[in-house]
Amino acid sequence: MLTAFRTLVLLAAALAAEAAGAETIMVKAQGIKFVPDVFRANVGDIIAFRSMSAHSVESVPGMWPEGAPELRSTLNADHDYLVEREGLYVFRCPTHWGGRMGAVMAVGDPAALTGKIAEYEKLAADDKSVKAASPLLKKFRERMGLK
Ligand SMILES: [Cu+2]
Repeated sequence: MLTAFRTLVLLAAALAAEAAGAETIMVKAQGIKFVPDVFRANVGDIIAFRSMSAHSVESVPGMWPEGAPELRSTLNADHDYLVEREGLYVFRCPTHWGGRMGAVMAVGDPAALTGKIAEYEKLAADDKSVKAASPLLKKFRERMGLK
């Protein structure tokens, strides 16, 4: 019942977002990469994970905005994620995290996220399990023109 209710809430949010000009952003698994692997989105957008054969996607612990719903898909399955909050998101394919299969998504103004980037970079430097995020965060910084 709760799940049905949540589905309705998400559906309503998606409809409202569509009315507000929200977009669907396609993220495809190619080889052991997400394409794009660095991108911006807005609240209300839907991130559509496609071509997910042999892949899945999940939030990277400690690199997710507070209060944002966790991301977790099942292996081999397409997945849609509704963006509900601003912030800096890092997600990964657990199967290929050793090969650094992950991505960074900025929701809101990237310039406002420099503190978060620094925080995540420190975590990536200190915690082996999320070390693979380092090159992605670096790429994000460069791509967004942040120093
Ligand atoms: Cu993968």
